Amino acid sequence: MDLLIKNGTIIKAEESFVGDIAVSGGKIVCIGTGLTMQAEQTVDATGMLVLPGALDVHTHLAMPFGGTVSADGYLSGTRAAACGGVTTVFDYPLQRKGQGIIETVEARKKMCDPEACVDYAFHCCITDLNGGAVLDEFQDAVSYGITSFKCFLVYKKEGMMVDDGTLVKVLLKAKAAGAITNIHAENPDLIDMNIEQFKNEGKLSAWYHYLSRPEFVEAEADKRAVHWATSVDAPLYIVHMADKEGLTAAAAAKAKGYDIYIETCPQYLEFTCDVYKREDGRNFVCSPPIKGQESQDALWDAIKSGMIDTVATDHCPFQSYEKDWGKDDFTKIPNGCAGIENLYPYMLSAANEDKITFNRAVALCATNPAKIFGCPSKGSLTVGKDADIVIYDPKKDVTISVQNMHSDYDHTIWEGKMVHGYPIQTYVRGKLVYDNGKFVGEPGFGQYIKREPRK
Ligand code: DUC
Ligand code: ZN
Ligand code: ZN
Repeated sequence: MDLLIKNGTIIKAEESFVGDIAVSGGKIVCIGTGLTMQAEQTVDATGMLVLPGALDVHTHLAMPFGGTVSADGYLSGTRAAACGGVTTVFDYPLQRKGQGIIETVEARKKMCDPEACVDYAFHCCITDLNGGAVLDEFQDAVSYGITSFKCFLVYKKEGMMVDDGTLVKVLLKAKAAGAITNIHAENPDLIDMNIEQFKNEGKLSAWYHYLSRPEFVEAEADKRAVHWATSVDAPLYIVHMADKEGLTAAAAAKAKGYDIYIETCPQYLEFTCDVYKREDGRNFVCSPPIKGQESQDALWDAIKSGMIDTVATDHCPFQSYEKDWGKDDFTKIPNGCAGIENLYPYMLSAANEDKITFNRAVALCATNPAKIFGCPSKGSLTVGKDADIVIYDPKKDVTISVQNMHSDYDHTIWEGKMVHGYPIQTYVRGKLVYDNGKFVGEPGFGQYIKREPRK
């Protein structure tokens, strides 16, 4: 046996119990109590929680965006992931006009492979159908392990938006190929109209980022995506849900039995739009923007009820000097914030504070994303699965600061936030990659996860 973790409280989505986990060849080979086999390394986890590694299924690493490139590349982003208990990262390569899906993903895989410190997978953003050739490639992309395609209903000027006709074609083709369509839902025309008005009025502080994309701007597009997906009966995954009205519409369709999944992000659960009134408001600028208290309350209710399926980060940090481009004009602020290292500690801290159960935190951050996105070897402490394991000290309080994070960015919206309980070790396929505050993994150890098609 390579590794034996003894006497921890093992947390699964369905149950918790005190027990031991034995690991060999990167896999969980036995779970029980009083295991006595010889192991190269034995860890006493008495008083600790033993959790499956999280899957952050929404990141933008080394992403060209907003006139620059996001501040975490594949190395620093996955290094930070390891240190926050994330053992699989899903990034979003962007297919551009004239490019194929596999061509797009392979270019990113080449960048990621030598750098990845944890396992990784890709969704692919579809921005142009190339006269239909891209749709014809869906089946091959699924065979390659890409079983989710993302459409942006915004970013028109950036050439990333798809129209409704394209969206429906993607929904249908994805379903036929055994894939799911992910949606970034905001209405571009309303945003443009609001921006034009605010510019004319000289209203250019970060607060107007929020006011140009308020609740109803997201809700319209959420509802439109739900409308199309339910009309053609195709699976839909709404990324970074942030508003109550859209959430309610998606939840209603889910409750009727449609194949709809909802993701939100920690920034929408922790902050309200009031952050945009702060002196450093620009640092919180992401799209969709953080909404009002009513939306935040609705998100937490849906987290608790199970209507929200996953929590992921939309990790897309930019350096302070880049955020400063928009000091006097919110339209020049690169959109995105950091979060990859904070996801699991934040959700587990919510469990530690009895806001949700630890089982629910595990379901949201590990088990559900693995199931929705076709990763049968990930997301749960179960015999036969990869030994992606986090040992968590529920008594260790940590105050988040850019100083103790492991990314390449120079500031974080999470600065000063105290989380109750913290990961003390992370294992990827049985290999220790994070140990008590230090990254101890190896760039290039992370493997590409070829995902399974939906049944
Ligand atoms: N939103 C962001 O804030 N950043 C990256 C892409 C996105 O949709
Ligand atoms: Zn998005
Ligand atoms: Zn995103």
